Amino acid sequence: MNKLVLPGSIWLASDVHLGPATPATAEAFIGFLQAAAEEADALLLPGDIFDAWIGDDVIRAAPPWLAQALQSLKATAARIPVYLGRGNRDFLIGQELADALGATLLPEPALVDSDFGTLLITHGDEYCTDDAAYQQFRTMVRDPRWQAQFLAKSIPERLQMAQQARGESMAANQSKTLEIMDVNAQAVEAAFRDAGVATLIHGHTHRPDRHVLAIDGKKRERWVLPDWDCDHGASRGGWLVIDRDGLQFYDLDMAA
Ligand code: LP5
Ligand code: MN
Repeated sequence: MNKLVLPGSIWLASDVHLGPATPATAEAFIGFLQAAAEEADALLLPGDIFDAWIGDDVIRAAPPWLAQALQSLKATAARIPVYLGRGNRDFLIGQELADALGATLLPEPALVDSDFGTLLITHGDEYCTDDAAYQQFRTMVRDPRWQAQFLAKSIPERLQMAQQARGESMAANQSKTLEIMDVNAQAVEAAFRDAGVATLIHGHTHRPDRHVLAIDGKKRERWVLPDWDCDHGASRGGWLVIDRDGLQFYDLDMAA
């Protein structure tokens, strides 16, 4: 696994789920991007920044909500390195988007050499191995041949498929236990062993927390990034800052 060497203050956020119906979340995220440009030395966005990404070609005629988000991401990437990761909703983001923003695609998973040590950073959906139906879906949509066939369809057709997939997913989730939709302990242990790191950071589960584990008699930490939603009742959202002093969660009302 190749390593990103990122000295200084690294900011991380995921699961913002930006879409046409998230104006308040977008406003909060744009404020976060401006703060990151001012205060961070690098910004990592490990997945699901967008609620449903159907292909980079959408940026060629971006609707206003997307144009605004892209403009803010581009402005931040002009000031600090920005790394775009892929989640289970925006696994189709690619080089065209990264180039348009002046950003870099985050390797999956990413090993980051920080001032606090080496970190393993990923979206985290790959660890939900108890969810066989999801892993089957993930294998399909991560297949380059499937992606080529999907991206060859018209944007209206892809939008329709995405909407259908969202509906099927929400319906399927109704009958799943919380455990099935969380990371599997053995998958997480294997990730720590494979990477040989002490700190794993991921999103996806929408269960922000710091978990201290003992793996092979060694202390390990798993940090889960918060999801964002400022458009449905009480606002939530936040990020993680890593510097030589360690890791620190920040949430939106701390920034207000
Ligand atoms: O996303 P969320 O939070 O609801 O649940 C996820 C898992 N589901 C997914 C599926 C995505 O939501 C689908 C939308 C992606 C949009 C952009 C991609 C472009 C369109 C792709 C068209 C195929 O990620 C869910 C997990 C949950 O996280 C917790 O981890 O449980 O997994 C499932 O629910 C898997 C189920 O088997 C549902 C799969 C739905 C997709 C069906 C594909 C057929 C679409 C046919 C279109 C003609
Ligand atoms: Mn996700």
